[in-house]
Amino acid sequence: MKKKFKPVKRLEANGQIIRIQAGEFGSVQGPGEARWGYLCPEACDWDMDGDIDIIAGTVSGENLFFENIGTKNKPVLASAKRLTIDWADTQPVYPEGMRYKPAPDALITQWRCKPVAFDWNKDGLPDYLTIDEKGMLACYPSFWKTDGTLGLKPATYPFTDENGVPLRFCTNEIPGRNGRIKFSLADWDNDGDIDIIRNGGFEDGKQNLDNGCNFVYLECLKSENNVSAFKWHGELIKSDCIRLQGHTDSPITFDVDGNGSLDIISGCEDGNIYFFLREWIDSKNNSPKF
Ligand SMILES: [Ca+2]
Ligand SMILES: [Ca+2]
Ligand SMILES: [Ca+2]
Ligand SMILES: [Ca+2]
Repeated sequence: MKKKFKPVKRLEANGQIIRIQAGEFGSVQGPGEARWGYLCPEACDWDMDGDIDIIAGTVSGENLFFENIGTKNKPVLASAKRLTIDWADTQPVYPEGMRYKPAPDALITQWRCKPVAFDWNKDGLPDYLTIDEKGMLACYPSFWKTDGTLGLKPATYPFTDENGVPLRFCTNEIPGRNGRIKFSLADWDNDGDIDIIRNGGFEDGKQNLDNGCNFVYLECLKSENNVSAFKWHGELIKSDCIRLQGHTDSPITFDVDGNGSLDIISGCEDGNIYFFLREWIDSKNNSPKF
């Protein structure tokens, strides 16, 4: 297997290199993180016009949409727009500890989380899946607004544990320890339903991610009326085998070697991007080979 990437090319939006920075009040951890961005992008056709756009979580908890105003093969990104919620009769909700006043109707989630675009409620429109302001895994259903763009409805919670309790991914009481959740949806066990692979953490969501825990696998046990119950399987790759920093790595599933089995690619905090072949992950005698 030989695959190579071309040299890095920085993406631009409206002709400017994309560089998100928290500024004085954008980070929950204060001005010390003024130049931090924690941009967590997901490439997907968010506006359903056939070309790939970018949606992203950020250090401030704002969620951005970079529309591709070019073509499928020659992408050109427009300036970022903040994703907003149609709160209707519900009271807007925001994370604890914010240091700035959010823009009207802005979707503010926990910081530093990567969204996934997926039509979870099966109405034909991509929904915005991410961690809500309280650290729960949430689905924000999308809808067409009268101006022809996609809007979002308030959060729903169709992901539960085995007892029907919504999944709590990051509910530490200290705001600076929250967020940083990255996850990927895939039928990991190949039984026809959608499972979750996420970055490190603990089942109750309360403990700090800064523990070195590797990727976690949540198996879908059953799915009814668009609500799925998941079983926590803990580390997919044991940290006594290879220790990745679990603080904010970002696993996605992809068949890297094209042999039909889903593998994992992840950026990690040492600045490298790693891949893990499925056969290696599954092997009982796995040993560090990297
Ligand atoms: Ca598009
Ligand atoms: Ca949908
Ligand atoms: Ca499955
Ligand atoms: Ca494979």
